[in-house]
Amino acid sequence: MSQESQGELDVIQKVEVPQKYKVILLNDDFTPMNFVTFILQRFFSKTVSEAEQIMLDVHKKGAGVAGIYTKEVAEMKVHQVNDLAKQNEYPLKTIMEAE
Ligand code: TYC
Repeated sequence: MSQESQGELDVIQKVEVPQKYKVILLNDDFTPMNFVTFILQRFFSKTVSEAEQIMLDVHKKGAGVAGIYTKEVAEMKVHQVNDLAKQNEYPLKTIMEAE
């Protein structure tokens, strides 16, 4: 005899996969290249060569993905990067975008 026919409620378990967000670096004409590679190493755990590659890609194409995170982590990274750029008086900006 099934559990249903015994009058029990069926429980449908839904596994919610959290939405991920891309943290995107935007190019500008003034932020020094070494500051951008530092940011990629410091906040996005990139190696020196990965950081240089991403920085050059952003420099050439205008934008690029620094990392992919849950909403709260992505928000924190955007804040940290934009704050540090501001403190250093560089126009560097990061934005986030749902994956
Ligand atoms: N375009 C900048 C320069 O020539 C370097 C740069 C790269 C700036 C990536 C921002 O997200 C950026 N100094």
